[in-house]
Amino acid sequence: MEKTWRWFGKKDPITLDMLRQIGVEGIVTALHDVPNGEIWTFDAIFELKTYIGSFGLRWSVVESLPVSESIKYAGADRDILIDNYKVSLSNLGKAGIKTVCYNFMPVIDWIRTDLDYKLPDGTSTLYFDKVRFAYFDCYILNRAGAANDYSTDEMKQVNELNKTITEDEKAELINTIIVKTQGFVNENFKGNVQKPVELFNQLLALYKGIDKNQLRENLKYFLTCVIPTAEQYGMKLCIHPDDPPFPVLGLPRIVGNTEDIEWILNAVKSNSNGLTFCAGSLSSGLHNDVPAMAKQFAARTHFVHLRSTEVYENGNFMEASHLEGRGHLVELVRIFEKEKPGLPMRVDHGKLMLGDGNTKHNPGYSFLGRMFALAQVSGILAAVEHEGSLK
Ligand code: DNO
Repeated sequence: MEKTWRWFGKKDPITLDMLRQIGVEGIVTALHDVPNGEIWTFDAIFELKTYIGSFGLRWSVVESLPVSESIKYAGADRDILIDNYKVSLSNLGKAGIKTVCYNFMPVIDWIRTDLDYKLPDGTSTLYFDKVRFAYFDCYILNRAGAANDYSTDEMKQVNELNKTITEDEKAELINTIIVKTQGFVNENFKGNVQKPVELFNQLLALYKGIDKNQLRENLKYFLTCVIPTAEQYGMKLCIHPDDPPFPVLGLPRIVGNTEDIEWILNAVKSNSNGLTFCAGSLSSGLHNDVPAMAKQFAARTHFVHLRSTEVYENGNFMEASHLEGRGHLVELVRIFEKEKPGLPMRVDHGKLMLGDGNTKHNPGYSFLGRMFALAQVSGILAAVEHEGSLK
């Protein structure tokens, strides 16, 4: 597998010079300054590609070329936005950047309730607490009918939490779920969002009446339009699974399990219509057998996110060490090395350790924690390659 790293552009305090020193081969990035829906020009792409190349690295994967919200809910301007998407794709293709990750999660991308969950060894990790999330849904968003989406026992705990939660804790929960986790990856919440809860509710309202089937149809419409452009340039689009892989906040999510992925890959039968195999997202659903899915979908996987989670009986989950948990990364590396050697992979997320907590890195994208994870995964890769050479 190719060792890649998510780099947030020239403003990222983790520089390309640092990355080449730790064994990174390929860069995963985007034109982070281009507003959502606007065209990525050939010149801007080429300039960034050349800059990356000047460090002896290559721009391997785009993550993400964002799909505008209006394409997801089929707004009036979706065709214009899809046309822009096609132009951006062809400009990437002309510049020789061929793998493009995107997601189709309505309103909200990845969800965590705690970005600094302390572990006994003094490091901390990312955590999803179902009751706190339900509290956000029922008492902060005040979504109509939200309580029906949780069990009686969960609602009991939510109501208890409501008696004790402080204003500061509420503000922190909003900051975590909306501002900190979305701000750097989700076009809806980029910049200085003044009233995050109001904005969030406005976005939710756009999906009234859109169920799973409708969202699937909207994805199929998008793919039918853009895949021919990808094919023309020999490019591979790869959809990122939903994180976590189940419906949230009354929103449909359509990339959460084997059947969903089969549906998407069959919706447009082309190798350019592929998957980002995010082991972390998939492993956080107990319904997913991650190695079995890797075997099944390896042929149409064009990019891999290696991370793992530990899921608890109550539905909470925690990001585990890259050597543990439901992601079974050793097995995944075996599968992908066999089926698709050279596939780009990045370690995803990392713990906060050894002073990482004092830096201003994007949540989940610490330097030392990720470097540690990359070292662990590099060890797995080396061992698997060695196994292969013994056969
Ligand atoms: C979070 C990431 C996601 C992912 C996008 C892909 O850390 O894994 O934001 O990059 O959803 O489009």
